[in-house]
Amino acid sequence: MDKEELQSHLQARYKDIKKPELKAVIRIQDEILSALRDHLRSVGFIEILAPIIGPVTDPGIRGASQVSFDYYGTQFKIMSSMILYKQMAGNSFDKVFALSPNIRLEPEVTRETGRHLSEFRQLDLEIANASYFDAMTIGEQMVTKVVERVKINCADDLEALHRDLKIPKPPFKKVTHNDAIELLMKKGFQLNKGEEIPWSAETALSKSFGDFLWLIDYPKTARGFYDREDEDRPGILRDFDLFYPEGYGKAISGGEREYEYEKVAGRILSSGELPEAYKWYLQMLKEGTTPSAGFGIGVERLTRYICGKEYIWEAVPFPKVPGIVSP
Ligand code: ASN
Repeated sequence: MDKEELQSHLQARYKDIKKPELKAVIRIQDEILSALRDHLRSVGFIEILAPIIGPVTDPGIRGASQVSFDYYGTQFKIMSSMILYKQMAGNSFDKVFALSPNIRLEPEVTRETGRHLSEFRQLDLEIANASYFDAMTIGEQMVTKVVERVKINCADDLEALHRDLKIPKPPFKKVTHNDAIELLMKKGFQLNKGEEIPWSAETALSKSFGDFLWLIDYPKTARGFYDREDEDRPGILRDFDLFYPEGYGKAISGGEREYEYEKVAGRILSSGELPEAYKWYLQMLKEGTTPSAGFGIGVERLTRYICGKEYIWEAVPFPKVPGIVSP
């Protein structure tokens, strides 16, 4: 569908939502949401309420724009993710999660990826005193549990969508960012080792592996200031992304957090941002913050994968697609 067709299609969402296909997707999404919450509670997490506005938000959003507005004379942001707040909560609770809307005004080219929305919901979690390997274990168990539950409780809806869903088998394979770049270059992609992997190459990676795949150890230049640099391997971050199989692309993004004031302040400066904007956050780190690790998983992407949908706007009741004006 071209832009005009998609826009008029999505303007009439009140028609789509009555169709059996979208109703099946929304029922499956309901099961996904309760499976995520049930599983996390069963392994000791508590759910906290996330803010949706604040003086500063997640800067690590890969070319998307943040939304700013006037808040009683001060510039405020709509959350692009609540990452800084879950680090704050990690000072009080060992395992927390929050499920909240995020706004990222993605460039219009991302319509072609089939997996970008400008408004999406992310389940963000954080674990105090954990390593990135601990966080990956939580992530793969969580995804596996969700798939198992949907297969049992939504068998009819999956069948109606003609989705033959395989139950993942953790532990998932881990490949370093460096090795993934070499692998993709052999496949003919022109890539740079210090950068994020382009979306088309991510899709190829997700297609070439028969199962879920962790990419670990991203270069410092590719990520936000909050992912922790490995002390023994300067320039390498203790972080990860999880990729869905079948070309569905990125599922999870996370890592260990940088929690030492001096390091974070230096990284904010070298990324060209103003430390002044992160005043409360830097003050919190200065006074001592619990080391932690965590990740975020996009709920619509998880729904898209589970339902086997080509476009992410088919996996959300009221989609906001980059560049498209819709209800
Ligand atoms: N939620 C992600 C994390 O925990 C960050 C993000 O959304 N950019 O690392």
